Amino acid sequence: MANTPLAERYRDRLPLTAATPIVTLGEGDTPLLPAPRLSASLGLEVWLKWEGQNPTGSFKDRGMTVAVSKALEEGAQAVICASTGNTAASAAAYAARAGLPALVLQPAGAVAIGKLAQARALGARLLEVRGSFDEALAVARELASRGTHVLVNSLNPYRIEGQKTAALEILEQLGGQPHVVALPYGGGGNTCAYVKGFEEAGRLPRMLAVEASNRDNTAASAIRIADPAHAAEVAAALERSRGRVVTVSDEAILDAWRALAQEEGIFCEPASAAGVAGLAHAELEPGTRVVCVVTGHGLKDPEAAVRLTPPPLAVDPDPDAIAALA
Ligand code: AN7
Repeated sequence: MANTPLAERYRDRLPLTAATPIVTLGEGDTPLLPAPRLSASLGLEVWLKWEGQNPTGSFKDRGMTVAVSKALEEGAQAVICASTGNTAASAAAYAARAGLPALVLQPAGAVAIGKLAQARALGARLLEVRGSFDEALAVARELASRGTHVLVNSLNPYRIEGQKTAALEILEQLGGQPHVVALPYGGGGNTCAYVKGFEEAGRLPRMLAVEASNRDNTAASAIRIADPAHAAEVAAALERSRGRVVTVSDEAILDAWRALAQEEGIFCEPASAAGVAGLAHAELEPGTRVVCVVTGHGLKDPEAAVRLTPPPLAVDPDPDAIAALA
């Protein structure tokens, strides 16, 4: 049903009680789009789960609605996260919606401008940590353990619960099970969430968790995470799914990013193209039915788009001059 909060739609599969105040911005229920040109070029049946359509422009909102709702139910006074940007934007939005303060720790100089703008506009207390994402996460965990703030990184199990709903939507939208699901692998929370969702539905496809070969300095800033918090859990989950980690270069990620935009009309941020980039390296049987999870919107990182594409030409408002250039 339209406009039903994700937490209501999947209430029977989520750890909610009658007393949980649902904090929602209209998340989930995102499109599953066929990708005919990518399918033809890869010799596969490719579908795109377009998570950039969520309220703050990334999949994080699925987890954040549950995490912030539960935080409110449990009497939280504030939330905290460390983030490469999307968790921050999502935490800021859902905290504002809940009337809670959000403290956000970001690695200085490493977060895309759209995400910074979101967290600032949404009123989060934003601190730029002189250090990596992993260092910021360690500090956020320490502060959360002092009891003043609830941690809303994916180490919070409610985040995983909410994010598993994407797997349930895919099964409904496809009317069956994909053979393979490919998605970007940063900290690994989302990989764990998909596996949990598919396992609970009794239909676990092969999972491909696609990481950047240069984890600590990739152009895909969302997944610039040297030390994935969920690494052990991801390894176990991939083994159960007969899947694996696929490691791709930044060049492959950016090629996939361009192909998604220019061949399929999906403008995502660079990290979000990792799933597609991984397909070329996965040695799949022709015709394999694959869902690629496209995790965040392109407007998150407008600087990447400007850097990676040719600038527009300047021209006088003259039809002949324009026709000559068109
Ligand atoms: C667009 O926001 O880690 O493997 O702090 O923003 O669950 O970490 C973001 C990660 C993929 C990787 N795509 O997911 C953060 C953060 C996008 C992302 C990932 C992220 P995980």
